[in-house]
Amino acid sequence: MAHDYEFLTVDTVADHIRSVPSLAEQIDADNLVSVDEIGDGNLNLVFVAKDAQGRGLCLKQSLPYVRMTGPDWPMTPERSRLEADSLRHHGPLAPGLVTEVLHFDHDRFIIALEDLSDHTVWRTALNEGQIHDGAAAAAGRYVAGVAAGTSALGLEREELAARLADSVNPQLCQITEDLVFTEPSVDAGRNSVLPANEVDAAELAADEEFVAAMGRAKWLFMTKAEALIHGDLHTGSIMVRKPEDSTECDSIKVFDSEFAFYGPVAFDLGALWANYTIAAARAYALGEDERAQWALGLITQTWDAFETEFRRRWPDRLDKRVWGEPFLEELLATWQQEAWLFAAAKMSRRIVGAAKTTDIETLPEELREGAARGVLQVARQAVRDYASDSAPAAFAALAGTMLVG
Ligand code: SR1
Ligand code: MG
Repeated sequence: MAHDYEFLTVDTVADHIRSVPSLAEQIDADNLVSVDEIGDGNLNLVFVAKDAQGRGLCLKQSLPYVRMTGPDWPMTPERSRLEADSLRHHGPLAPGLVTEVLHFDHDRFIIALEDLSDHTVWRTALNEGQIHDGAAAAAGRYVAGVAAGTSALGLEREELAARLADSVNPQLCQITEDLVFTEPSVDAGRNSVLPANEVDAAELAADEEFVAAMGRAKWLFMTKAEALIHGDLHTGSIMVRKPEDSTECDSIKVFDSEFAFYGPVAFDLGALWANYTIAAARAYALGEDERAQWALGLITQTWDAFETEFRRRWPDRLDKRVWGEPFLEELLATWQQEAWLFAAAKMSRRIVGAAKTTDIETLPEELREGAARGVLQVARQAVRDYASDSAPAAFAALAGTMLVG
């Protein structure tokens, strides 16, 4: 499908603001003091504009292809509609934790978002050695709010069906199906590792138990339409803020939910666990063992907050006739197990696959080798251990053991 629309540039941001009355009220488009393109993700253009009164606005535009590779990899810009809709649905379910959508231009696939320039991308903060206490728990509460509020627990049948139909997102889902579940073990020509890690990548691909587990995880991802999940909830999809003299986070904002679709709740949890593990691998590689342990502690913080918030919302479920307390326990136990599988997929793809993480990639080369190997070993062991003890603390303990080597 051909997409013919004008791409934003720093020179046309003011025109776009002027063309939308509600945005022109937010920021003075005639007196902008700066417009910067700040997009560092794999897919989109992102601009931040500031006016002379210090007011800001963020504009995010989807291109009809993957930015990371260019026009050779076409990708529907309709993903920005999925992102705007999911942020709008998630916001009230996780008050204060979701980036506010101010406007959506469906003709040019531009989302106007609240300016979060006083926040930092969490992955960047983690790489810099910063601590944002409370962020992991907030992420868990966000996942719980979404699970309870967008599933059959929180939506009447007709509404659920309508939301599900509106959220079908096949192209973005296929990226995940290919890059996250298949390609870690079946290279489609996009994988790469350091020469020293080639043997680790080969062992991963030859690990029949791992490959079978990825098949199970991919099936769950493609069939288990539980809730309108975020779909790409890594530490680069969360903004954090704290006062300079504190480690306590005073704001966390989830963003970048263009991969949203009706999928398995545990996928978002596993994504978080995987990225905490990768942050820990970086810290261990740098000899910062205490910090690595702190990063692994985020795994239980997210789960505990998720479980607490989900239990708190359980009394509000729409149908209490058959969804009783035993089913609550069953759901939580199932999600805990599935989170292990999804975490294994998400961490292995970040090491061998096309889209890597700065946590590992910005390490000196001599440290990357061991960090990458450690992450792959956690993934391979996790798919063996999850059925016997699926407690999040057991996952963190396993990661600690395998990363230390
Ligand atoms: C082609 S897009 C590569 C990756 O970037 C996004 O953040 C998703 O994780 C996707 O898999
Ligand atoms: Mg993203």
